[in-house]
Parts: sequence; C-alpha cells; structure tokens
Amino acid sequence: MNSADPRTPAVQGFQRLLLTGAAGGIGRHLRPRLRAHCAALRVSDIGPLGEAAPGEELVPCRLEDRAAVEALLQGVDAVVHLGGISVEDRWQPILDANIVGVYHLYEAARHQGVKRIVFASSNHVTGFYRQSETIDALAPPRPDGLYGVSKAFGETLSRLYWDRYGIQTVCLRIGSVTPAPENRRMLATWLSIDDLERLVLASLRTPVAGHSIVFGMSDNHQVWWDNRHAAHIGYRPQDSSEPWRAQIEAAEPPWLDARAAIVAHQGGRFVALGPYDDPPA
Ligand code: NAI
Ligand code: 15L
Repeated sequence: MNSADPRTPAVQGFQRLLLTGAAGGIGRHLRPRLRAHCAALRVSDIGPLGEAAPGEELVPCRLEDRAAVEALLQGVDAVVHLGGISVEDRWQPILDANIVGVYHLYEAARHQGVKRIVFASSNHVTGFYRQSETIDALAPPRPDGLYGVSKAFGETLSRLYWDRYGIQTVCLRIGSVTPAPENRRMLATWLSIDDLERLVLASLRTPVAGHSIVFGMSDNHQVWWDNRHAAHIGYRPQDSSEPWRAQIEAAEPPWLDARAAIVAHQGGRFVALGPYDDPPA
C-alpha cells in the first residue's frame, strides 16, 4: 500500500549512505555509482569487499548478528539494503538473512534514527500472477516461493516501521537486472543497470517517500506491472528491452506452451523451484 505524508522531512543530501549486499551482483554495480552521491559510502556484506576506495568505509557484517547490525547503522543517513538471500533456497538461510536480518536492520534504523531505507524487494512477491495480467502495487502479494514470502515480509515490516516510527521505505520489486535481457520473460522484467541507478537515486531523493512499492523495470514495451501508485518517486526509466526482441525471439520458439507453469506465471522458473528441504535437526 503506497502512502506518503509529510511527517518526516526529506532526505536530500547524504553525509553517510549505507549499501548492504555490496559484494553481490547488483551491489558491485551500485557501489561506485552511489559513491558519487554522498560524502561517505559505508559498504557491507559477508562476502569479499576488496579495498576501500576514497570516501568508502568497509564494514563486514552478518545480518543475523543483531549487535553488528546496530553498529553498522550508526551515523548513517540512509540505507540501500541489497543484502540477503537473492534466490529460492532452504528455509533456514532465508529465515536468517531475509527475515531475522531485515528485522535487525529496521530495529537498528529505529534506534539509530535512520529515516530512509531503499529495500531491495523482488518481483517474486507477486510471482504467481499470470503473465497475462497487469498488476499494480495494491494487488495482494502472491509469492512464488519462500524467497518471495521473505521479501513480502520485508515489505510488510517496513510498512509497520513507517506507520509506527516514521521510517520511510521505498520497496523496489526488482525485475531482472542484467547487462542485457536474456530471454522472453526479461522482455517484460528487464531492468538495466543505468535504470536501476536512476530508480535507487529517485527513491533516495524523493522528498516524501512514506511507504512505497515500485516495480523495478526499464521502459519495456511488454508490461506486467503498473507503477501508477509510485508516480511520486519520480523514476523515469530510459532504457528498454525492445532492441533485443528480435534476437531473443529468434533464439526461442515463437509460440510457447502457455499452460506450462514457468510460461504462465510472472515469476517464471521460480514458480517451479524447490522445495529445498532443510535437513532435520
Ligand atoms: P546477490 O546474491 O548477488 O547479492 C546479495 C549479497 O548479500 C551477497 O553479496 C551476499 O554475500 C550478501 N548476503 C547474503 N546473506 C547475507 C547475510 N546473512 N548477511 C549479510 N549479507 C548477506 O544478489 P543480487 O542479484 O545482487 O541482488 C541484490 C538484492 O536485490 C537482493 O536482495 C535480491 O533479492 C534483490 N533482487 C535482485 C534481482 C536481480 O535481478 N539481481 C531481482 C529482484 C530482487
Ligand atoms: C530475483 O529476485 C533474483 O534475485 C534474480 O537473481 C533474478 O532471478 C530475478 O529475481 C528474476 O526474476 O529474473
């Protein structure tokens, strides 16, 4: 449910921005780009972070470690939260990183006075909608797996922290971030790296974000998602999957079996993944 009201002031410029998941696929792209927009960029992950560039602070942190997350958010103006499990997985790692970890992040934000978070949610919150449907941010979640459920949890938790504590969150239901679209599904879900940067910056800068949900896609011709409830974010994508259409259609059969689960649903192959059972305790 998108909402914006003027209870908390805009976050315009940043002294210190925190990027979690900085060692990941998206984080590695965003890290140098975000550095240009703040006095200090604190980068965090459990994976290798390399050397600190000028203006960077490296703070390795496991999201399950509550005290470490508390320290991680000290002195931070805003957070871009990418860290966590990014695909379907067993329950335990999803629970640890995406549920307990996100709770730690919001509790730390509350204690440390952080007022703006950009949360990397996922299209898999609504992956069980059909590819023949166009949904907006008010459509009820229909996760396509435990990963999607965990992202729905993050969206709901962030809603609570806005309503109760005035911490503003923009939930990015990211489609597919790759250098170029790779298959038919990505003709609809593709989000270019440049557009991702535009989306993150718009989410950080919009004067009043409240609690917002925005689908992270480029200006693709084929559209499953309607961002009408996120117009206040001011995101203007400039790329499109369309130039890759002919190449993709030549590589894949022109008519797909529309009854096949991964073709029928927006979540694609995620609807058929797992279950990945945790070993018995
Ligand atoms: P990724 O898996 O490459 O990066 C995630 C990072 O989080 C990794 O570097 C990993 O070490 C770190 N991480 C995992 N568990 C952690 C823990 N317990 N504590 C601290 N750090 C931990 O994922 P990617 O592709 O970079 O995605 C970034 C975010 O965007 C993720 O939250 C993902 O769910 C979301 N997203 C990504 C999409 C994409 O197309 N790449 C699409 C939709 C959502
Ligand atoms: C996601 O949520 C994943 O993090 C990413 O690896 C892709 O699989 C993406 O969704 C997608 O749906 O293409």
